[in-house]
Amino acid sequence: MKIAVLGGDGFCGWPTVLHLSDQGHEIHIIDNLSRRWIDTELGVQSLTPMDSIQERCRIWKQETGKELHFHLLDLAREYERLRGWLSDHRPDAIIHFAEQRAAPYSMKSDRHKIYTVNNNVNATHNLLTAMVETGIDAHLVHLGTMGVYGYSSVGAPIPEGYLDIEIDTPDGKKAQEILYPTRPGSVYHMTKSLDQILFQFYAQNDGLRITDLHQGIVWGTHTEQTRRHEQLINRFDYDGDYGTVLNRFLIQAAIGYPLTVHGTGGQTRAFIHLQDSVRCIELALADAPRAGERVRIFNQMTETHRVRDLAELVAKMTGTEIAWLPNPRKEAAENDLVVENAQFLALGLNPTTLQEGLLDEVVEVARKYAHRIDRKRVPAVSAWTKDIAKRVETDPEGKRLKSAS
Ligand code: NAD
Ligand code: USQ
Repeated sequence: MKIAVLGGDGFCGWPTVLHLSDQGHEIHIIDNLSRRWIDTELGVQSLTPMDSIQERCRIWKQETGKELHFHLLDLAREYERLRGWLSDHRPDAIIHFAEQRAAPYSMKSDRHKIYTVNNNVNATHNLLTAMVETGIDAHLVHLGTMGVYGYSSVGAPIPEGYLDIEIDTPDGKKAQEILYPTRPGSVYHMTKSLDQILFQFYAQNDGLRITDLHQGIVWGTHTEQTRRHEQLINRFDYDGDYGTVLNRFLIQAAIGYPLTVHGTGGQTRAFIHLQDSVRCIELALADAPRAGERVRIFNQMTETHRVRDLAELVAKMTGTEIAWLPNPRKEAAENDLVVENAQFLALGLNPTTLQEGLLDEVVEVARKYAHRIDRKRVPAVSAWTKDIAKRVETDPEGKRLKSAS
């Protein structure tokens, strides 16, 4: 297949590009490299030394003989170019990773909220309308998030996208199928909830074939293909905005930084290893809906864990202390989470769990590149409200000079 990977320079996008190229697909990466600019804005860098996208593509060609095509394009702001590109290239499938994906970044200030909404909603809508306008029949696979639901399972598993309900009418009860209700906990998660409605409309109105993958937190760094050459290494975020919880605990352990648990650590979240994430995308691509079908929605996760259990596991494994910090986010202090993921298991996913020794691999990578870590960038300081901002802990290591009086 000819596949366009939008956001193919990112943490999930790059390993997906390599995985699908390895399987013989013709891959076109479309990315505006905004994530690299955000690193510059925040004064951070990936833990791992990433080469330019052009250099990454050159090394892949050298190692495998397979060509990767890179196109610098902003999906949210260059609609005409996007439409022209789709019309010229007519891909069979499009994988859409290209959004601002950090909840803390989306809550930093009014400017960051506006950027996240403009970027994510326009990128998705521009893509959908360009697909209709060019008349291409590509299968669109979008990366959504488990967080659209707000992590509460009300005692029953979160279903894969849809809920059967009954409505009282004057003629008695009528059955209806609705999108499972959203309850996003950040501006970023809100944009993914908006995406869902855009998909529902374009599938219904124009017969677009769409799969929305509601993914949990991705952990790990290597996949089979990124291991093949040092310069194919994946991005690895550790900072307080883009680093995600388990990967952060693992790098903190590697540099002897106290594990930064927010609140009681009673938050339960869904997780998936990076290798399984790329495999799920392969499985979803092979199982495209037909025109006129409703949007196909998968819960892309393999296990759930409580944050404090993860911290205790990493602490025990590495002897690192835990720092119990005031929570910079507005979120439930404790929650249970049960998630349905039968569809991917039925398609043949064989989950990689935390037990399988891959935690050590991340600690090893972090130790190797520890000299690249700026400890000042580790604390999560983006607060969800002005009140919460007053109690954010900016110095979890307790290294700041204290008053002597
Ligand atoms: P990332 O920030 O590493 O990658 C996103 C890529 O998209 C970047 O290369 C960026 O430059 C590009 N991009 C952003 N806006 C663009 C635009 N307007 N035009 C062109 N390119 C643009 O993020 P990631 O971790 O790889 O996540 C990819 C997708 O998967 C996101 O949509 C995210 O919401 C979703 N997801 C990620 C995780 C996770 O744990 N990382 C979990 C669940 C879902
Ligand atoms: N947390 C800590 N300590 C930390 C970092 C986070 O206790 O140092 C806590 C947070 O308060 C939160 C939980 O860990 O309760 C998860 O935070 P996270 O940053 O790992 O994940 P999140 O903000 O939800 O976002 C990440 C990705 C996002 C994706 C989402 C999937 O950045 O793109 O959509 O995971 S999900 O969580 O299922 O919504």
